[in-house]
Amino acid sequence: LPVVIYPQPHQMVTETGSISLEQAFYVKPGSVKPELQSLLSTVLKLDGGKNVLPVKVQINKSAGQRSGAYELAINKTGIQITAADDRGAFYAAQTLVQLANGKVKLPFIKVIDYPDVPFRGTVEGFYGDPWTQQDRVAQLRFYGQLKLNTYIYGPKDDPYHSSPNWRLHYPEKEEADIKLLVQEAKKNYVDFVWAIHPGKDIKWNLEDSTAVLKKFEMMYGLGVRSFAVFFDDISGVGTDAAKQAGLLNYIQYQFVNKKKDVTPLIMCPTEYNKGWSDPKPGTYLDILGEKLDPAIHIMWTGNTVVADITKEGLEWVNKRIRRPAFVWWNFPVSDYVRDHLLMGPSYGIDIDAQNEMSGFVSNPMDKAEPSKTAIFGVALYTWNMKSYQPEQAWLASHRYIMPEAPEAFQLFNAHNSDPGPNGHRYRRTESVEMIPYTTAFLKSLKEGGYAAADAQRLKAEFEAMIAASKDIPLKSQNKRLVEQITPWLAQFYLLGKAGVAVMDLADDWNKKSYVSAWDKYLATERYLDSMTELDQKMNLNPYQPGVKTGSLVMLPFVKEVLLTVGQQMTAGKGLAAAGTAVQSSDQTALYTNNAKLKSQPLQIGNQSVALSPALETITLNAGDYFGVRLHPNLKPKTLQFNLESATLTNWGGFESSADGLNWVVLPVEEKKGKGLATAFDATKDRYIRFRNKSEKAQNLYLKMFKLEVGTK
Ligand code: LOG
Repeated sequence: LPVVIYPQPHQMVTETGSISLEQAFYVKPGSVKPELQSLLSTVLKLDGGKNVLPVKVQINKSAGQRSGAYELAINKTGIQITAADDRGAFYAAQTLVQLANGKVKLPFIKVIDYPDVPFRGTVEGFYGDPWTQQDRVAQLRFYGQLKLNTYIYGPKDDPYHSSPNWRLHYPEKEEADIKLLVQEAKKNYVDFVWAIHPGKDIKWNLEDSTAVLKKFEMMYGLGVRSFAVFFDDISGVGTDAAKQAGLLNYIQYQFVNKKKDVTPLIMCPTEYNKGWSDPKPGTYLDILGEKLDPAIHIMWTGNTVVADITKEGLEWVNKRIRRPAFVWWNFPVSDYVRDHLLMGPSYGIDIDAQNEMSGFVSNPMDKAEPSKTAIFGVALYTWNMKSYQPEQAWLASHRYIMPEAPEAFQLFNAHNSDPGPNGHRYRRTESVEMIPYTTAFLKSLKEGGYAAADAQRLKAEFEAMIAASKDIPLKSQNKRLVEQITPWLAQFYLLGKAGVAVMDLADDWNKKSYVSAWDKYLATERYLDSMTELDQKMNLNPYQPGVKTGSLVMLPFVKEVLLTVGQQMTAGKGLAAAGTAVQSSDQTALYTNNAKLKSQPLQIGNQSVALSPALETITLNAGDYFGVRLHPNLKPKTLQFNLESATLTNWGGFESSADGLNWVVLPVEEKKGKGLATAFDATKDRYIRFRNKSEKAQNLYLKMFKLEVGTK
């Protein structure tokens, strides 16, 4: 089997031979950092014993080598690691861990490896609920494993990051949390970059410049050694390029240069994408390019806010800012489409752009664990750009992130990737594998037949959706991930059910099993209604409330099949016209506001619609009503009723309406609660009901409420 390491090393040669992992190894005490020692001990027996093989680690920075570069050799003399720095040695050990994990022996191998992009990782830069402490710890470990070295902390909704509290120090609890995060980041060789977002209310005076320095000093006190200043999404005086450059330079001279152990400053400009930037020479971006100290990085989201990253696009901005841009990639962030998950591949990032960027960070979803799918891709891309294949990386991510149920996770992700229509006009592919089948099936269905193979494949997919929605929570060890996608899993289950029902509907209709087809028609409608209900009940944020799944291909497909077969059913014979409703709102339905009658079934025949009789007494509160709403193609003819109440017409009355809003009294012939009504406006009346018009609750029996109908 070929050896696979994520991200793919630049050079890796396996040789014949291997070392058993039963073999004991020896690390000279004090020769490696404790993080390295503990990482090695997760896969190697470092307890000494007989016939030990040495693990030799050398830090040896040669000219031009990047932080994180390393060489790893495994051969009969033991394990040798040579690295540019401690981070490089740590990465060598991460490669070793992947070589050893789940195996019984280590292959003889020689790896020469280094990152393509100097700064790689994420920017927690979205609006909405910031990640939790546990989420962040888990992310930092994930980054360490995948050789990502940068985590920029900048959640828009942290008041101490942005206005007005950016001047204040964090409350004690938050301080303690940040301290711990910084330590966790260090253990994983990730730069914890603390960002400030002061531009909304900053005054360009010494007092506020000092306030920024003071805040940085506080963060330095918590262990932070990397800093950023964001000027995105602001207006007013804060947007002045020369003033921004002035502040950054001031920080560079008064803070970074003095501290010596702080990494290069990063700034996010106000004009952070081409679409929002003044193209005139000598304006904002040129001013930054000219005035900002060359040691400071400038972030860039691409041609628009949410955009692909291209070599040409970066060349355009780099000329103006006079340095390679530090890419802020707005994927898989979902703060502008909060009812969707963005679980698809990380694509649209140019593999020829390596020399045009100094850094590349992904802005993720507020859901940390599900964001790992996209971040995995970013790790592979930024480490070894030429070898990056989005689809392959995406497939590998499922196994890496959810080894207990990779197929289920992949299926879920395949149908949860497009953000839907949005203000940024950013779209993603979705349900790619299914598109040939949905297209072919629908086309032939409309022409009156379809290929059984297409139908089988589609039904299998819907069945797999049902199974995946159960498998993921059942099998995955990642409880946090499951928790964060739970509403979407529930919706995914319903979509699977609706899909199976609609495929059965098509099949029954095809086989002329009309009765069964009608059942399937109703079942599909029920599942779709449940989806609507769930969408209205869960994830009720004030921005994009609700829960969307399969919204690009699979859900529209289900609706289209339902509509198409529904129309064929209406046109056909042998079915109750009442049952051929096409849309939910057109559907013949029970019409009541009474709790007890809410689930009373309707009996729909060829020429009648009736409420299923009830055995027990029905209490109608003042104003309560029950009756039916008819499909628009139907007209009411005669209502037969038996409500077994001697005083019925003293307190109640029959009414009809065209729209459910404006009612007219329906004259009846009645005796002891039993009788007939015939005076309908057959062209208009769609609603027929009986209502308690009195001030108090009344009792009756629902022995019969049956409406004879005809077609219009
Ligand atoms: C914000 C960011 C937000 C993202 C996507 C930048 C530099 N700033 O439009 O906080 O998460 O777009 O909605 C942004 O991208 N503004």
